Amino acid sequence: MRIIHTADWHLGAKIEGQDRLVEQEKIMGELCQICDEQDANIVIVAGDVFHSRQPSSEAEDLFFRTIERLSSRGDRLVFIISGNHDDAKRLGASKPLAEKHNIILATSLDGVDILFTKKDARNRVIDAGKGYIKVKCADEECVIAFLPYISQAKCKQMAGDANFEYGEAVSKLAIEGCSHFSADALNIFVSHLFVVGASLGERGEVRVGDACAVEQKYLPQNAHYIALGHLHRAQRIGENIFYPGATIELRVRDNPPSVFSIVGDKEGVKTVKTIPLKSANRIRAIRVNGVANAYRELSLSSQKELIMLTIASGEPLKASDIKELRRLFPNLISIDLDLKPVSKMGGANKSRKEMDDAELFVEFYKSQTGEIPPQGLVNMFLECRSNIDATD
Ligand SMILES: [Mn+2]
Repeated sequence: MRIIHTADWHLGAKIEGQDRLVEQEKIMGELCQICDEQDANIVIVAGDVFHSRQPSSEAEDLFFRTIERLSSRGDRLVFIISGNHDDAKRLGASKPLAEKHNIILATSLDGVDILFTKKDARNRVIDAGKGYIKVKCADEECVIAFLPYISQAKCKQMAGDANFEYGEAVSKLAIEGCSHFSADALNIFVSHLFVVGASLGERGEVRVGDACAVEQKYLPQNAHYIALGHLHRAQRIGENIFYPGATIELRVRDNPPSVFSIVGDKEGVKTVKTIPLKSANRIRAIRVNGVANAYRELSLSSQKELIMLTIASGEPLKASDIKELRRLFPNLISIDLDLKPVSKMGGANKSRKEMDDAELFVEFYKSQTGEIPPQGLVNMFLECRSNIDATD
């Protein structure tokens, strides 16, 4: 059978205040297309469907349209757990409706009522209980044991043990679902958590000492495939632990967002293929010396790149330059100034009369605080200043 493993959609996420829904609409469309092309029996979404616990109605609309399309008229099983960004109760609110369409919203351990699941689908739930479902795909079976994201506080409460370790509690909570793994099925464990050994950044940084980090020994040892969400960088840890990464870039990454396409049966996983999401924009950080170079570099950028620009300069940026750069390059999402030391500043020897608004503001700020103001503050000042001009 074929499974698509994705996670961390973060629908409704913004970057530097800019909406990404148009891009996310394309990405979700591409995901649906990939599932069709791969002829997937099951799609697993390992948490963080939404970016916010109170998603906008537009983000929810995109979610509902996407899962409806993913389910391929209720024939493909869509299995979703909640992540730390989701409001589990809210995500699960449409459960009774979703189950009839072969979409499982596993937002708590006792999630699925077998009475209501779709019986006539090619890929259908044939058994379910606390923390697991069993799926029949033609003449093959797949057991999915799951643990939606659980906060440390909730974990403590549910584990009912004062001297608990987060990983230990995760293991206890997962054990019942995993006890349904079968020799006649492909056995998958789905959760949304941080596993020790995973890397957060591009340089392979590993977070240590986090109370919510789960040691690998606490994950079920008898799963063929462990489908996780939470980390936005796609990676494989050890033999069978996989993070597909986020479907959208929220910061600079080495590799484009992607999903995993898995082929397996009761013997285990045969192949795991990475399929890139081509419609996802890439975020690129550009650093230039002087504003003139910013124009040149940006004109070489593609519209599918979101640019975070840093300008190294001896003087503050002019409001007119910021405005012009933003007008010419809509893919420019942020401008930062790396101001060189005061002694080298071109404007340092100017008299007040020769200074423009930005320079005056910098001088004033320095006189009050002894520091150079961040460019964001200068921009804000210039914006207020121009608003005053406009109302004059
Ligand atoms: Mn996430």
